[in-house]
This record gives sequence, C-alpha cells and structure tokens, in this order.
Amino acid sequence: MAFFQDPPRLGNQFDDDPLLPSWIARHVPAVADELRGLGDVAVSFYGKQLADRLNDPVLTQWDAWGHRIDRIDVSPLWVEAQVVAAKHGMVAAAYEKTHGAHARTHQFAIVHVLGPSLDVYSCPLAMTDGAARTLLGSGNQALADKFVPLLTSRDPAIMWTSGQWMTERTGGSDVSQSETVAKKDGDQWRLYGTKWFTSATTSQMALTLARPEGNPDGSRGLAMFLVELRDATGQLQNIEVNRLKDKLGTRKVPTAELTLAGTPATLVGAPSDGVRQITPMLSVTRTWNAVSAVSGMRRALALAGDFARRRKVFGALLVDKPLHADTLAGLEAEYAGAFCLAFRAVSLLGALEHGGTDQDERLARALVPIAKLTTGKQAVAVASEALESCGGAGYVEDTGLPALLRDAQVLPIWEGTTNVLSIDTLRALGKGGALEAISVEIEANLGTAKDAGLAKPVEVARAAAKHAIAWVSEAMTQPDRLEAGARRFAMTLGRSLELALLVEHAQWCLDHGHGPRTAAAARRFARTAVDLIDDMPLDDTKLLA
Ligand code: MFK
Repeated sequence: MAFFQDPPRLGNQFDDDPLLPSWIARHVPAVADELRGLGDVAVSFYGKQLADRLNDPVLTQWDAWGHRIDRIDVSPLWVEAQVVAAKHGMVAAAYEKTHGAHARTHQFAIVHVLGPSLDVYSCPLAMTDGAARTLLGSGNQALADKFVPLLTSRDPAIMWTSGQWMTERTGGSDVSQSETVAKKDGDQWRLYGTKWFTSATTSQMALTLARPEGNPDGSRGLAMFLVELRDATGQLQNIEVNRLKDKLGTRKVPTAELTLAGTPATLVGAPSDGVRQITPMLSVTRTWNAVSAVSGMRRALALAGDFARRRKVFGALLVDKPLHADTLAGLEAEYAGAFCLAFRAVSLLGALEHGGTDQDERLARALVPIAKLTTGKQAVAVASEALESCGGAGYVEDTGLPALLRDAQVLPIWEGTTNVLSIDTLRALGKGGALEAISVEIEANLGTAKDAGLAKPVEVARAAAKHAIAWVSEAMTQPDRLEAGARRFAMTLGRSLELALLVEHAQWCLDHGHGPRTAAAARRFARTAVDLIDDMPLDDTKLLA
C-alpha cells in the first residue's frame, strides 16, 4: 500500500506545555482546570484555522449604488474569535479582582493557550487591553468610566475592541514627525491626516496621535485622542479606508491605510505630550508581543515535536534520531528561556497594577523592551527551525505550517523594531535605577539555585550580565559606541535574564515535584551564546554599511 504521512496533531495545549502547568501551579493554581479546558478549545480552533486558511479580510469600498461604504469583512474564524476572546476573558481577566496581583498571569496564560489558534486576533486584543490601561491611567475619569467597561467586558455582544493608530507615512518608529492635525470645530476636535498602518480597523474605537493646530513640531506637540470609528447608524465618521495592506504575514488582520477627513475625536488628556501619554499602551502591547512570541514558539514546537514522533526516516522515528533530537532540544531550551522572561514581564505588570514597589517600576521599565526584543527574535528563529524540522511539509501552504513563520516575522517589527527597542532600553536605563534593578533581579534569581546541575547556568548568566553592565558603564560616555552596541547589549541582558529566571524556576520545579526537565532546559540554554557583548570597529561598519 502506498505511503501517506500522518500530519502533525495537537494535544491539549495546557497539559502538553512543558512550562505552563508548573508556572500556573506555582503562581495561580486555581485556574489550572480552566486552562486545561481551554487547551481543548485551542485544539478545536486549530482545526478551524486550517479550514479557514484561504479566507483573508475583504474591503468593499463602494456599494452597488455608488455609495462609499468602506466595509471590511473579516474571516469567519475572526468572527468566532471575537466571541471566544470575550467569553474567555482574554482582556477582561486582567481587570477582574478574583486573583489579585496574579490577574495578569491568569489573563496571559489564557492568551498563551488560545492565542495561537485565533489567527492573530491577539492584535486587536492587545490594543484593546492597552487602551483600557491607558484610559485608566489617563486621569480622564469620564472617558475611563464610559469606555473601560466596554473594552473589558466578557459579553461578546458588549465587548469593544480598540485600535492604536500611531504610524504615518513619515514613520512608524519616529512618530514625532506625524502630520495628522487636530482642529477645533466649536467644542469638537476633528482630525485631518493619513494613518498608514492601522491594525484592527474593524474596532469600535482607537487611541491615536494628532497635532493640535498651532502646536510646535516634534513629539511634544502631539496630543492623544480617542476616536469612535462609527456613528449611531454604523457609518464610519469621516474616515476613509484607502486600502488593506498586502502583508507577508498576519494576513487575517485587516491592517489598513486610513484617511481622516474631519474625524470627530476626544482629547484624552493635555493637548500635548501625546507620546508620553500613550506609553502605557506601548508597555501593555509589548508585553502581549512577548507572550505572543512565546505562544507562537509553543505552537511551532508542538507541531514539530508531534511530527518527529510520527515521521519515520532511515529506519527510525525522527525523534529517536540523535541529530533531530538535538535540534529540537535546542529549540525547547529557547522556548523555556523566552517563556520565563515573557511571564516575568507579565507578573511585573500585575504587580504594578496592584501597588508594586519602586523596584518593580524601575525593573519593568527596562524589562518590557528587553523582553519584547529578545523574544521577538527568538520567535522567528524557532519558527524557522520548526518548519525546517518538518522538511518539505514545512514549506507547503496547506499544511498550515508556513503561516507560523510569516506570523512570527511581525513580532520583531511592530510595536517597535529590535533596534528601536534597544535604544528604548538605553533610554530606560538612562532614567536611573533600572540597570541596578535588572542586576538585582538576575542575582536574586540565580541566588535560589541549590542543585549542583544548575551551577554552570548560574555561572554563565552571572558572567554575561556582569560583562554587559561593565560594557555599558564604559560606553555611556561614547554615544556612537553605545548606540552601535545597543542591540548586543540589550540582547545580552535579555538572555542573561532568561537564563536566570530559568534557573530559578528549574530549582522550584526540582523542589516541588515538577521534574528535572526545566533544569535540563537551563543547562542547554547556558551552552548557547548568552554573552553577545562586543565592539565592532566603527571604521569597518562605515565601509560595510
Ligand atoms: C501580538 C500582539 C502585538 C500587539 C499588536 C499591535 C499591532 C499594532 C501595530 C502598531 O500599532 S505598531 C506601532 C507601534 N509603534 C511603536 O511602537 C513606536 C516605535 N517607536 C518608539 O517606541 C519610539 O521610541 C518613540 C515613538 C516612543 C519615540 O518618541 P519620541 O517622542 O521621539 O521619544 P522621547 O522624546 O524620548 O519620549 C517622549 C516621552 O515618552 C519621554 O518622557 P518624558 O517626556 O517624561 O521625558 C520618554 O521617556 C517617554 N517614553 C518613550 N518611550 C517610552 C516612554 N515611557 C515609558 N515607556 C516607553 N517605552
């Protein structure tokens, strides 16, 4: 009989995760059964995802009778994702009181389990969460009272999503050059301009930046506005959808170019310093980015691992081939390190929302960009290897595997590229206290290691962090050297943090009956390049670039 390869299958996406069950047992055990239930929902949605593969969003700009309508129809899975996301509290859980400071761990565990099955519906959810957090911290009680209950509802019929419109043709990184103008029309502000990359155009509201007429150039002259996209009849309010973006990945996300032609908007806070005002949004969405990087890695590895247990070549299952097993083990170690860093960012966010200490504050300011940039790069590398480990099947669209790589590639780009976030890390450290906070965090985690098998990882993490701190202290007075080395510096801190957190969780697992696997991940991670600090000759850089 002719041979047909069994496709890779998913098991329960909570139970099969090598890290999440122990993390949850440790931090918020009461939600384990809920997450196990969602582990099965994730499997059923994976099947729907494969069936929905060819359905991209569609923009219809005109109706049959010549009216401009700019209607966007999203994929059937996205329609369902909205219901699932609301019902299971993918945003709401963070704002509920049941688990106190662990509410964020609860919420992001849900995101981790369900997210990879929802075709990047995490994008509008991330911005919705960011908008709720931003409004709550804005001091504008009236707006918070009106919109936060909608953004954080568990009722699919009530829940709103929000966009975050920052990017213009002038730039996605340097938003200070934004050209959108806000004009007063009586008591009403109206926005005029073009937004060049607006994800979640199907949302009901957005937070955006615009320059009130007469304000100075630069980012200080921008202000943050809230836009309700549609009026009571469902018509877009002086917003034209010019086109949907034809993107490499995140193809289900209806990312659009918009013209704001007198769009009514509400000023959220002061009529200036909009970049600073929108930064709570950035911290939340960057945390989502880190968790989405980790959950994307998990999905890629779940499929690659299952494939290796089904695929027989050269007389044995792939998983029993030493080289294949070695490759997968390396990827699992990357996943484990990334998981610990992303979920540390999550627990810090939770702590800050429930009082938090100054140390938490300083640590979070630097740890969020570091977590985002480190995990974003890991997600692409892991997805690429996971596809390769499935051979040609990983390159064929209807296996569903190529989408994993395409969707991963957005993670180092949106919400700040790796280089922009490396500079942001320096900006955070420049505020004072943040570098010490990172150092204290690394030492505190390494200090918990008792098992002899963790000695080498402790040594590697400590040496890399020490090297990074010595380098930045020296480079601080040499701006070109500092900026040129900023990525290697931030990545070294990221990898040192990952290893330190991994060591700490590994010790906990050993002490609490969760087995030696996490310790093995720490040992394997310690054998990768953790210390990336180096100074490239600037003259060579000029010749090459
Ligand atoms: C899977 C889920 C993922 C989520 C889905 C998202 C999909 C949506 C896609 C997008 O919308 S992508 C667009 C996201 N855009 C960005 O992330 C912008 C990237 N660029 C930056 O982050 C730049 O660093 C920045 C725009 C912030 C630079 O702006 P400025 O105004 O030139 O910087 P400046 O003057 O240093 O900062 C202004 C103030 O903000 C300063 O405060 P002060 O006025 O008190 O001195 C900064 O300290 C503060 N600030 C800047 N970045 C901060 C911050 N504060 C806290 N956290 C930060 N990250």
